[in-house]
Amino acid sequence: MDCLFCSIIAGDIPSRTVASDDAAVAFLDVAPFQDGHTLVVPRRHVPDLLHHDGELERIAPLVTSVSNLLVDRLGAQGINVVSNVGEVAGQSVFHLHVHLIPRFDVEPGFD
Ligand code: DGP
Repeated sequence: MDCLFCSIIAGDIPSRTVASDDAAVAFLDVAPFQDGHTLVVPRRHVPDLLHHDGELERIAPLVTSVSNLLVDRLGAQGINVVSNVGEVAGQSVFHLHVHLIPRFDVEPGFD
């Protein structure tokens, strides 16, 4: 199957890895909404949150640990945790992923 995130996880397409475990890989989004915008992606291909076959639960520990990294290392005061489901909702890569977008009291670049 031709899948961009499967290719990234296989190492065939370069990415900036933030963290990983047995179930998932977290890497920086190539078109970040904000510095530190990270995607958490299950190693196993499943298309989305409505068809995840248990992968949502399996990636939860990495979602949590990367969220803590964004707070502890980047100083994020909040995080948007988002998973777009379906083309009409903005999903463009059909391999389940959770966006972690760090948010700051004063957003960098807007002062
Ligand atoms: P979504 O639109 O919710 O399916 O999110 C897909 C995200 O994937 C989008 O924010 C941009 C990101 N993305 C697309 N192509 C690449 C790529 O080649 N590398 C990385 N790191 N991210 C990508």
